Amino acid sequence: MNKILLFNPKSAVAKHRIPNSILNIAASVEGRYEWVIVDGNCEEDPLSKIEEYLNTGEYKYLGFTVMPGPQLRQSIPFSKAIKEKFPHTKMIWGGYFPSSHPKVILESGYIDFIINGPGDHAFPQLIDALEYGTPYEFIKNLIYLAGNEVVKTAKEDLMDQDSLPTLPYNKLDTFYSIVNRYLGKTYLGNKTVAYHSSIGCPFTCSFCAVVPIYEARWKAKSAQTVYNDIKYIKDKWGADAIEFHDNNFFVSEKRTVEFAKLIKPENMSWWGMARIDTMDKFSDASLAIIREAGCKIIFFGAESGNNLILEQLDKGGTQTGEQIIRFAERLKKFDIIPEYSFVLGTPAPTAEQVQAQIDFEIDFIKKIKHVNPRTEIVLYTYSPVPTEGSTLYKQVQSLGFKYPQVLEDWISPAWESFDMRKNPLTPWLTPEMIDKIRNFEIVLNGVYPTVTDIRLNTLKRRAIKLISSFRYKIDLYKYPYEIKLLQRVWRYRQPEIQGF
Ligand code: B12
Ligand code: SF4
Repeated sequence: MNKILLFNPKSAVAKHRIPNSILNIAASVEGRYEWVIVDGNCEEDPLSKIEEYLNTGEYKYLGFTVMPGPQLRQSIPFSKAIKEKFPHTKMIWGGYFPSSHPKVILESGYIDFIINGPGDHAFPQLIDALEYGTPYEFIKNLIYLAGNEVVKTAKEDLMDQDSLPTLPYNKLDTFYSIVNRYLGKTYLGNKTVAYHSSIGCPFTCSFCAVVPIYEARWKAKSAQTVYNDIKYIKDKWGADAIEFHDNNFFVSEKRTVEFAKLIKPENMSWWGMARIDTMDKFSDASLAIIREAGCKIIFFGAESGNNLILEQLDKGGTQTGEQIIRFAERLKKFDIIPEYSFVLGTPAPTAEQVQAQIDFEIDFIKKIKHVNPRTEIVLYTYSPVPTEGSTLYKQVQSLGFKYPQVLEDWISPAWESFDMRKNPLTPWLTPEMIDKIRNFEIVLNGVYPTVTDIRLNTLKRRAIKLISSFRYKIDLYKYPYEIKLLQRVWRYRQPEIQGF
């Protein structure tokens, strides 16, 4: 009775991806322990499915991967119900949410351990310790409760990514058909595969959840390993496009160009996330080969056009407002679409300054659209992350912001919208300010509907643009009901909520 059940809670209503988080964990115990995967994205009633496995009496360890937001809707009630019905099981949570909020999770009483950051070594070591009754206190990347005290063990150095085992795609395919469930139609292609080629990020932006976990560290698989894996998925299941899920795929120009040269003959389209200042240093020749090799669109955290805000966000590097605009223009000649995300609603000493900053960003975004209208804009409202010691987080706490003190409160409607970076519950943002951001977003998406909405045909695009252009021209964003109605009827795609 030592089998492992790994659960990916429902994270999206459609366009499901290969559940890379738990697949990495499955790889870490492959050949050592028997494991199964339950994917909440692919099951009508995942709790019954989990209970079916547990009723065999063969499963002792449950591993849940948890992101903030919708995944909590299943993670919290399921963990509670399972622990009540099967008290002998060991419940282990991993992923960004538990690594960032361990106290409230462990104090719930129904989660036994948290893996803090990468679980590739920590998870098998923990299972071994529990299985053989040896101490777990020295295992790195672990968080547990000792009495009333939350104990965090030391962090492990990031491991050589090429030394990690290949993901057990074939076994995943026996649970859920890779081709039917996970290779979806997107703007990039008909069978898009999600691939994660590096962990962490070398930067320390103070609003980013990657920072407290990875502490400015980054490690990547080599271009050759990435190519080999993708080629395997292409040959076996016919993938024709790639979404790179790395926090920062383009850190190394050398690796990117090497990969581009390898993948070019495969005729696949691809997308990834990057920093503007990093990629602005790429040579013209590198940008050209990246595009020729199929990279059509790149996501960039632009965050703000105001250099003081970029400093407040600790964006690091050398990014400036002027560079953000210039770079959007530069990418135009390579036919690469920049997808710029902005974080609106950061704190300021007075309400007038918060408002003035929102207005500034709106103008700035319009300038970007002017120089390169194909730039995709993704708007987030600033939702604090607990980056202990950062000036921004201290400022946020001093202004009265507090996370829920009880785990179940995270699934209240208000905190769900916080997670979606839609309603930040930050005391310095008034409802009027939030409305202004949302209304501007509606009008902007009306004039420039995202290219990633593949169901929106040319006629619909023209119609909504026509209706929205007048408002956009004269800065009239209030009550954009007519645009909202069309977006609702046509089920307009919002990358900021639905993911890329
Ligand atoms: C794919 C993805 C999604 C997918 C769904 C993922 C799924 N599971 O089905 C979609 C697009 C739906 C999505 C949505 C959102 N996402 Co998301 N997502 C990602 C992304 C890009 C990749 C996740 C992944 O597969 N990583 C690859 C694996 C290998 O890495 P990993 O998850 O870190 O796993 C390692 C460890 O964490 C640990 N681990 C993880 N799980 C487990 C479980 C167990 C049992 C153990 C032992 C260990 C363990 O071990 C693993 C191997 O070392 C990450 C960023 C990133 N690069 O990780 C963001 C990320 C997790 N998402 C994030 C957010 C906020 C969201 C949203 C909630 C909000 C938003 N507006 O984007 C939305 C929610 C919308 C929705 N409808 O769900 C944030 C979380 C930030 C935070 N504050 O904690 C991240 C970090 C992006 C970011 N940089 O801001 N997301
Ligand atoms: S560059 Fe991006 S991933 Fe890296 S710390 Fe900043 S926001 Fe996070």
